[in-house]
Amino acid sequence: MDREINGKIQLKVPEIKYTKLFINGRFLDSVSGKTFETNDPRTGDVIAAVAEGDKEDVDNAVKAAREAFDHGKWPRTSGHERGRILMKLADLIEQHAEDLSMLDAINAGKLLHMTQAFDIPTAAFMLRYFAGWADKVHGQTLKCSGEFQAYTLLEPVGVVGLIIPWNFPTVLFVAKIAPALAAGCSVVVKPAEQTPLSALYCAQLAKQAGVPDGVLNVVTGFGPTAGAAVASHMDVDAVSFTGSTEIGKVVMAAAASSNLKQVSLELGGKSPLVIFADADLDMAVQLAWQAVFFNKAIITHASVLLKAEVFSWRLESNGIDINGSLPSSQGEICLAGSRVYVQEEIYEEFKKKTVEMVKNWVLGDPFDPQVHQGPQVDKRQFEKVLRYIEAGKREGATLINGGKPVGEKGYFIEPTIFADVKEDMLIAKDEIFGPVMSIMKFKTIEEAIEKANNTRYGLAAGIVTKDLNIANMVSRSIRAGTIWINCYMATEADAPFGGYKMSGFGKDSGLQAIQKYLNVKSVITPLYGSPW
Ligand code: TXE
Repeated sequence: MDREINGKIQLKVPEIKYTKLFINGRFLDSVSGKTFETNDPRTGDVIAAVAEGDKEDVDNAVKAAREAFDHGKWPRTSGHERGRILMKLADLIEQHAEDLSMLDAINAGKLLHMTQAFDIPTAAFMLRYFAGWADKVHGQTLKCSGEFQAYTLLEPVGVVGLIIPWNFPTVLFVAKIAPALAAGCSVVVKPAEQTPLSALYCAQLAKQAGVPDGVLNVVTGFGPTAGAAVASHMDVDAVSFTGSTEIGKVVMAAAASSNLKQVSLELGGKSPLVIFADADLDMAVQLAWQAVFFNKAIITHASVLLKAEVFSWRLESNGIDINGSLPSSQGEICLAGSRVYVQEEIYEEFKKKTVEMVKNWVLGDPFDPQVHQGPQVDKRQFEKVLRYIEAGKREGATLINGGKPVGEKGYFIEPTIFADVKEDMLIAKDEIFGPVMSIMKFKTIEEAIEKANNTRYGLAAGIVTKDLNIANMVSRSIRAGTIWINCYMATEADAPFGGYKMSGFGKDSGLQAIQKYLNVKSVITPLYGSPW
């Protein structure tokens, strides 16, 4: 299927080749033979029917993963060899970047130039980062007192269940599998039911790269069936989940009531962006926008990744400056800085400039390079966001932009800005996961800290100020896993990423990500022969 947009580029939506469960290196129908439809959020149309895995399929996948872990070569081979294979997978992902970026755009409603510029290069980058750790994890020699010496071994945890959401299908698939595979584990991945396609595509690339059969398995299906079967499986040693706080609790309870498997959770957020009166106002307005819509900084970062020039020709030929401001998500990001606190001296001016900025915002087909914002991922998310917008209006926040759905087809929502939001309003408390910004006022540093911390979440926070003392004080006082000072959404593979409080625990980037898939074993031996 070829498409032309504005007469500029020919887009080839890839043939959907992989729709079955990937177990033990083979694509299989589900045991029940059932399938489910996956949709295009631009229109709601069906893209493909995908195998609907359930408990029996998860059992089969875990069996394959167990066999590969207990008797296969993956955990026994050198870290160097595992790293080499993961590097090869990164190369293959880059070689198939065209298809993968299309799949994520068509399946999740993400902007195509965003999946090209950020998602796929980031996935390859993350793989290479963790491939680099594979032969560098090692234990310690311990001093021990008296007659004994000891050392620690770091050993792969075993079979790991990975349950992922839909907002970054390829990035999250890779970010979950890469540290687990680098550590020597075998994995069973349950992708989100909304976005199963790129995970299946990557699974066959992993096989081509040399990941042995059984080490990487993908069971597509729904949360309460396939997802729950992973979380409660007696033979899964650890589970790493990204998704809602509500389901994070369910996963943790399932882990506790089954085999006490190790758990790590990357959950929702309601992150504050605190803008002090001394800030460069234009920069602060840009950052606030970026904090909800996730554009410039991360693209600047992604453009560094684009050294491989996978897509730079295409972006440039469409007049897109890869170092400039590219809009991206529909607010569907756990890190969104959706609570914007502005010091009272600049509050009115900030509101005015923010509304001005949104005037040129274009909603539409995410395949069109001139579009800034695509549809929400599905009807459920679309309706959820609209419910929150209604709650904001009902509770008395001032709507200063947007607030309505757009068009008859698909799940489009205007970029929505509320001002004069109060701490106890739903839009200030709950994760909306949509294009909605809530602006609030504060007077003093102490008040800013208190308000920023007035949330059950703790994923991230941003601070905009020129004053080093304020930056230092506030960054140490906010309880969140990532603090950005004069930037937002700048993610790095080596910066640990994960939450405080009800945003979860365990890190998904950096050395800490690989450590969570390693058990520490102490080995103790007499120094001068056995005393017994
Ligand atoms: O998430 P779910 P949904 C937040 C965001 C969003 C809300 C709901 O606020 O609006 O969650 O999104 C699987 N046992 N985030 O419904 O349900 C499910 O199949 C085991 C934040 O998509 O948490 C999918 O694979 N697994 C987030 C994954 O869990 C279960 C990203 C996430 O689904 C399960 C996405 C069960 N009982 C949404 N039920 C972030 N942290 O980035 C569902 N799942």
